[in-house]
Amino acid sequence: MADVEHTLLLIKPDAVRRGLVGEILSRVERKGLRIRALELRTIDDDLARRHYAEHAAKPFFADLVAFITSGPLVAAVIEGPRAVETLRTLMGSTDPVAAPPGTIRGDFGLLVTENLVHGSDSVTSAAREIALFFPHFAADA
Ligand code: IDP
Repeated sequence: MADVEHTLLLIKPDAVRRGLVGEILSRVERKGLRIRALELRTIDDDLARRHYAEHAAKPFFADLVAFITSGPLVAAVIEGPRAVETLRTLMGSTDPVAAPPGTIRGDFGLLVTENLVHGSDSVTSAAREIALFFPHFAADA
């Protein structure tokens, strides 16, 4: 398959609490992307800070870490042609109010912190984030 990429999807604690895991995974699969790894877990403060390291200096960082560690999330490695950009398109923009209907955030979200999903923003970020959440993941396995 041409241009196959891997990306990290997080279904954040708000979406798990609201029972949207199946809906979100279904959208990803219906698009034609493939789930290559999947785990439900509550992450600790250390992993949250490393995952969101680029935002460490932002005023919302403490709230972001508190939220992402507030309950179980679903982490997944997603595979497909241009998977990074494809997943970001399915998600919609960071602020759910600006995300168009038809996207996950546009259909289900209202708040910028509780915005349901995370998707890596580049192939480089994806490799870093997949290694954090799935240290034993092997793309060729
Ligand atoms: P992304 O998740 O769409 O890639 P980023 O800019 O990487 O967006 O921000 C990471 C996460 O930080 C967002 O998903 C959101 O939950 C949170 N966030 C971003 N900007 C703000 C803000 O201005 N206030 C509160 N939370 C924010």
